[in-house]
Amino acid sequence: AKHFKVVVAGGGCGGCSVANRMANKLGQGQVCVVEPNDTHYYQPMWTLVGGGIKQFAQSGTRMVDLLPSKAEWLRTSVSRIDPESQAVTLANGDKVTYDYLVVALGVQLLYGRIEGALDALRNDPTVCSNYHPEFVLKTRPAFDLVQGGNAIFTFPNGPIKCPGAPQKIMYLLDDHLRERGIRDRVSVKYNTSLPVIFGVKKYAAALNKVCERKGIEVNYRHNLVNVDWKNKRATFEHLDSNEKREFDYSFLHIAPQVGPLDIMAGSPLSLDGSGWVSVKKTSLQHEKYPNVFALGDCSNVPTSKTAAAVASQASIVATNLSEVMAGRPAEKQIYDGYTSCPLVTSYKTVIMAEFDYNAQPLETFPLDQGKERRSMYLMKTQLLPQVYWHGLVKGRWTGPAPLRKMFDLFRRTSKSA
Ligand code: FAD
Ligand code: UQ1
Repeated sequence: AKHFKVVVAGGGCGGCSVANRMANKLGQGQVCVVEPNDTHYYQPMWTLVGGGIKQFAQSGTRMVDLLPSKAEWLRTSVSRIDPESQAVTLANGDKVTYDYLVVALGVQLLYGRIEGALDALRNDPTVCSNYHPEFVLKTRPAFDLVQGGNAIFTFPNGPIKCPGAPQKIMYLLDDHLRERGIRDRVSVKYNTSLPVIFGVKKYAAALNKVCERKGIEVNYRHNLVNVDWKNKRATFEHLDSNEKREFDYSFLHIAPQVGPLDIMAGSPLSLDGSGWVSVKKTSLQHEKYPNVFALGDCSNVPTSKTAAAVASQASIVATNLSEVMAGRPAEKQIYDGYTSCPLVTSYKTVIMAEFDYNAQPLETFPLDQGKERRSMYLMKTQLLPQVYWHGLVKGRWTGPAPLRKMFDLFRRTSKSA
């Protein structure tokens, strides 16, 4: 078996970012990345692709251009991780061994939990899903097919990535229908499993107002269980009463529940057997194996799964891992659960939600981010993609914390002056 100082499992947002940081630090041949795909997708752009603001091709780039040239890239998948023997088994059965392991395997999309969903996504041009590289291509064309009826947007009962994404695309359809002058012919419905529109009070209040103003019907505790595309009917279960409720649809956007990869089910890295990698929520070091770290969507940290969260986490993992390599404890940097969700509310505006483990706002800019803003729309559509490609995945962007601290300092000094 080949041996590396650091093996990184997964070359997505988190894996790529940490691999670049560690390869820069350790030099040639010390880091290995195991990643099967040769295209790397900037998934946050899929909301914009679905809305027709960006082309799908703009959301992907060649993996080889992002992974560190000083690292070895094994273009295959991980089939097993054994932290006791410090070995990763590859798809063909070969093994690589490591001193330190970084797990950044992301999640799988569980459309299969909804009866008929995949069938509908494959066959009905009015059923779409921004979460998937094929089904996102259907979204914008489906906008044009809407002439009346119910346009329904779902939010699953279980873990999800980017919990704002299911409603962002709804606001874009609403705007699109207004532009076409047929908004009054369509009933737009947000059927969510949650009892609230968003998990942070400040932004929930703002989003409730957006829905009121736009005349969007919000149905809480509604969980999609069946799609019958031949009859264009979606069935939801009410999570409190258990009653079934059927809706005819003319447009349906499905947000799937996500889960750990199959290879993680029963893995010793998941101490509760759920498949989520068990790490300490402040250091991101594994609960049981001190030479293992995890970041991004695959870990069990109780914060929203976003690339913005990964930006903070990547810097913390690289720093704390370096401490462990130097024989010190993994506590140089502490993760506060920072995550962010640019809530697109129209073709011109964004509410830039930023918050922490306690679901308390943790905002960067010296203005009220609970408001719909043009500036934040430009941030989401123009600036953040560049920050992602040239900053985050290259290991140069640590998230907006330094900016926030700078603005805080200005605020405090101008108050005391
Ligand atoms: P990923 O980036 O998904 O990477 C996982 C990698 O693991 C992939 O490259 C995959 O190929 C690889 N892999 C899978 N299986 C194996 C295996 N067996 N062996 C080896 N490698 C494997 N975030 C934001 O911050 N802002 C947003 O506005 C936003 N909007 C979003 C909108 C949508 C529609 C979606 C889908 C996501 C959005 N996100 C957003 C979330 C963001 O994309 C993810 O949180 C982020 O990509 C997580 O990074 P990751 O490294 O954990 O996982
Ligand atoms: C962010 O840092 C980031 O990484 C590049 C994103 O990726 C998509 C984001 O969506 C957001 C919102 C952030 C946070 C940055 C700022 C300036 C709020």
